[in-house]
Amino acid sequence: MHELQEWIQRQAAARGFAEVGFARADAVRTREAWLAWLEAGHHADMQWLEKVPEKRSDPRNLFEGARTVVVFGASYAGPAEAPHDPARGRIARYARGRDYHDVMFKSLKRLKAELLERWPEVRARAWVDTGPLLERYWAGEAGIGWVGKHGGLVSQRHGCWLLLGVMLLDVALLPDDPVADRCGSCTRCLDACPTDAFVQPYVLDARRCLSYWSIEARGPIPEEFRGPLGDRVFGCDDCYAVCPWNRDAPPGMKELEGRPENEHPRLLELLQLDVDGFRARFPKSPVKRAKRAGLVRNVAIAAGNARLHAAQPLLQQLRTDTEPGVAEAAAWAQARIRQQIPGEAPDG
Ligand code: B12
Ligand code: SF4
Ligand code: SF4
Repeated sequence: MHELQEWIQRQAAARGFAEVGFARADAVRTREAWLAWLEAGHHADMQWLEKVPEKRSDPRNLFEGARTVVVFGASYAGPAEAPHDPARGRIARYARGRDYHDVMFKSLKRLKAELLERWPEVRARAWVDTGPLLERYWAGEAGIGWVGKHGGLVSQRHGCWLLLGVMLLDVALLPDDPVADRCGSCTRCLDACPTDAFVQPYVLDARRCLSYWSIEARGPIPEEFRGPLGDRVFGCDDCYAVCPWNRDAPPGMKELEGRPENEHPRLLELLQLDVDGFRARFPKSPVKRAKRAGLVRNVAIAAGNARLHAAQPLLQQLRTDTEPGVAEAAAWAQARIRQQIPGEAPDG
């Protein structure tokens, strides 16, 4: 094996990455499936996914001379979920701690700098999430795991609590063997989805996905998805969480551990956040992606779903909020709280 390859493997482990794998930089074999996905509009309004298709479907067009795709997986496996509490919301597991983009990118940047010091003739470039690369596909090609029926990468050892980063190199290294799909007859992830967002196994329609609505979408969330949003205030873990391959996952990277205050945040606290308060409450956090408007919109809906009577005064104030989707969500939540559910005692 190439000395450089062994060095990368050692460095990845030393820096806390759970997985590292190598693939030949070639044209994406599932290009047609990906183009059909876009063609069908399954990417909702994430138009940036349509950009630079020639780069996304072949890393050699993204990085001239690319020969090897190195994929790094950082685990964020952690303790079991706290029991549901109607006065509190749920943030997706990956977003409870520091932003993985920063953590992983900083680590890959340092690794790259050392690599270039030792092998100055090599060219390298790294991305975490934001590059035009199909990261799950490359993780599959690099033998880190397989693409499961929920569309996520599943590692036999770490399950699907893995975040991915990619480095392209202009050196040909030994490719790892892809891993066989071990989903078998299991359909837990497809069955667990609260909004039936899977058109078929492996194919997600983001227009029906709560992760899309609660993180990416600006403005009002369609009525049909507000009830299913439940207590989620940022992202959705349901399809990943039920995967049986998570069961024996060892604890994740220290730097990606969730902050206690994000484990199960109080809805009343989050409803009060203004723009500055939001920035101070979620420093260096993936939650910033939704901006204050997206988060408070989601929290209002969660308060409505929980019939949280104590939220009524704050919701009343939010009815004059000028940020996208907030006033509309507050009005919806107030009406929802007023609805009596037979046999259910109001809380709050
Ligand atoms: C856009 C995006 C989203 C969108 C759309 C999701 C989607 N399914 O594409 C939304 C906002 C909904 C989303 C949600 C989530 N996301 Co996201 N997302 C991305 C992003 C930025 C681009 C994905 C993309 O290009 N999609 C287009 C589709 C069609 O491409 P693809 O998923 O790569 O699929 C190809 C391969 O799977 C391949 N393939 C391989 N084998 C097989 C087998 C068959 C049969 C088929 C048909 C295809 C196939 O073919 C497909 C087409 O070429 C990636 C980062 C990146 N640059 O890749 C993160 C990424 C996929 N997201 C991630 C995460 C963690 C999530 C969430 C869990 C977050 C949360 N808790 O809320 C959810 C999970 C939802 C889900 N079940 O997919 C991680 C996934 C890690 C992992 N273990 O797989 C990534 C890789 C970010 C990262 N750097 O770690 N996400
Ligand atoms: S993230 Fe949630 S809504 Fe989206 S596909 Fe998975 S279970 Fe369904
Ligand atoms: S839950 Fe089952 S079907 Fe879904 S990815 Fe995991 S093993 Fe595959």
